[in-house]
Amino acid sequence: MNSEALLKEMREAVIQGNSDAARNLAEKGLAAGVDVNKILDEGFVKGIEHVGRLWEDGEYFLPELVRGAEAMKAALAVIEPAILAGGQDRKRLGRAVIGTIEGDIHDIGKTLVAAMMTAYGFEVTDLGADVPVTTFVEKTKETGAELVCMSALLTTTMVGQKKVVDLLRERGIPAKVIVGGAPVSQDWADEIGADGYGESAVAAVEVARSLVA
Ligand code: B12
Repeated sequence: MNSEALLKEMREAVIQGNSDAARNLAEKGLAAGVDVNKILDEGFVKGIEHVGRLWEDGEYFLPELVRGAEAMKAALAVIEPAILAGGQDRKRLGRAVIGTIEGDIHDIGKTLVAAMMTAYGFEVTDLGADVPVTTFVEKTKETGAELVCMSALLTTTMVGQKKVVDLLRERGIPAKVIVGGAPVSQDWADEIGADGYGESAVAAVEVARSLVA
């Protein structure tokens, strides 16, 4: 099977919510030497975006959304080690804590950002999803992280990012803050006093690098 056909099947596996197929196709893609970024951006991520659109259009309901996300995560479990192994300059660039803000359980994008940052030489503490504001601040202090990276996928949880920025500043913790997630923008980052915004995992690495440079 050529790589275009593989990528199409990857998208389909997520749209159909077929975790076994997603896992197998991720393995096949890596074995065939298809670039990891291509597997993600043109394969699985396109699939989950399509699921999101079907959900918005009322064609998919929550069970289909969940199955799509599960298939995406099954693929990610195969791909993550490949991202980590492909790390370029492995010299330590800095320490970061990352998580999805409280009230928000979306963790696919956050996990991608964490993997990409680790691959590029950051020491990343992944706090998971639904992370309380105080946990972000305490873990930043505890690990001495230079960067705090926060994901939010819901317009209702974005405000938690502001609470973290405010609490960090209030406690005099000098870490730089990077925000991201589908509803987040550079304008929002500016508004809440974050130091950076990234629209993708690749952008996240670029912003992180520039902030610790
Ligand atoms: C998969 C999914 C789910 C899965 C999540 C599974 C999981 N473990 O993550 C499940 C089914 C559980 C789910 C649940 C819900 N979801 Co949902 N979900 C999605 C969906 C389809 C895709 C999200 C995704 O994974 N995208 C793929 C990843 C790779 O993209 P990403 O997250 O945007 O991340 C990239 C960038 O944003 C960036 N990035 C991300 N984080 C960070 C962080 C930093 C620091 C940086 C720099 C960059 C960065 O880099 C990433 C990689 O390139 C979106 C639709 C959409 N278009 O986003 C809806 C969506 C986010 N969900 C939505 C909703 C409403 C819900 C529910 C409330 C539904 C319900 N009624 O119960 C619940 C929320 C539960 C909760 N409390 O959190 C809405 C949000 C609407 C809004 N504006 O607030 C969306 C937009 C769908 C829609 N159009 O209505 N969801």
